[in-house]
Amino acid sequence: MADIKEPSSQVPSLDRDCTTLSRHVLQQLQSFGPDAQDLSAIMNRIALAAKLISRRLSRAGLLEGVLGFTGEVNVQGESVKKMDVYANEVFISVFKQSGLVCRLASEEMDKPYYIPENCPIGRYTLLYDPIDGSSNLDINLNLGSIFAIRQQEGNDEDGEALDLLQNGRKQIAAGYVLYGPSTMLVYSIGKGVHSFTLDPSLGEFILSSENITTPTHGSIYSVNEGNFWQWDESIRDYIRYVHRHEGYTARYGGALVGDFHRILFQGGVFLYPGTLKKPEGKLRLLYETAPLAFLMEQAGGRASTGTQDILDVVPDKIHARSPLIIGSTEDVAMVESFIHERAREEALKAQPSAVR
Ligand code: AHM
Ligand code: MG
Repeated sequence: MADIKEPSSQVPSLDRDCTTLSRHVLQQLQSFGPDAQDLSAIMNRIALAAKLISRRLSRAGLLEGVLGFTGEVNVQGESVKKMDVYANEVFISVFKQSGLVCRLASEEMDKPYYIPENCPIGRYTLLYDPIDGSSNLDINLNLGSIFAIRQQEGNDEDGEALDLLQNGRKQIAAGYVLYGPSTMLVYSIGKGVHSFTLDPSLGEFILSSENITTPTHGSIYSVNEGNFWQWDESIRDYIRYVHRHEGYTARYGGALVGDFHRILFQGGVFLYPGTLKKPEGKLRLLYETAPLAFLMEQAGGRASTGTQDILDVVPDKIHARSPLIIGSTEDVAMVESFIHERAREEALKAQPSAVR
């Protein structure tokens, strides 16, 4: 029999290979108490959802009935794709019989979904966008899932979910899954931002970066410039500024998670401002902009509507939208400075000439 010469602590790569997501949550909380166990178990279930979605995406072009539209239109008025439906169901299925999550609210469901068998003890709500960047689905480009966890407040016996209409500082955890060349899961429970990469040979998410920090400035600006004609003049001012100065470069992939991921690691700014057609922008607060704002603040960056921190916005309905300016502190501040300047000019114009 071969001798075992080295204990695992002397093989650093082994320690790293064993730092799975659920173990990392427990390490972060420095506890094995019931709350820590719950959060660790929830993250483990989200990881399972990510693996199921990742598996289906990786074979989508080979299977019948995976790609394309269902023919339905969702509560947002957007055409639903088959993968949207599948991924939405995956998140529900992984939490059945878990005793963890009583209620799920997603982009694809008009109203929150209750898992009655969990509700007597499940004290959490999962908010999620099952497939973010759906326009990338049929062309095999990167996609994402976004999630946030909130404590369920009260019994919500009437099913109105009014306790969800609170600001993003009520989130106890948030994260996303990036389905790219590899599948990554990035999360925060309010103790820094950490990324994990799915090792297909193990079927586990393994720690890849701890305590990610976003640079205070970056060269990237990420925005759909096709909307230029329907932006407020202040956003056009900013875009004209970056067009006319050295040191900026554009990157836009059409899938928020991928665009955000780049900025989280490399700095810069992502914008989805209000437009003529959608004055509050396209992105939804509870399961898109607020979770990413939670991560960005944890990484030392900022997230703003232009006039308010995203995490302070209180939604008036579950599917409320918010403009988004997110990324490096200096770059977000620069976009805001153009917004403030135009607002100041407007306020001056509105004053009677005697006051001016
Ligand atoms: P989706 O969740 O329905 O896919 O919509 C959100 C997506 C984001 O991923 C992305 O940033 C944005 O919509 C792109 O919108 P546009 O095509 O208007 O640039
Ligand atoms: Mg989305």
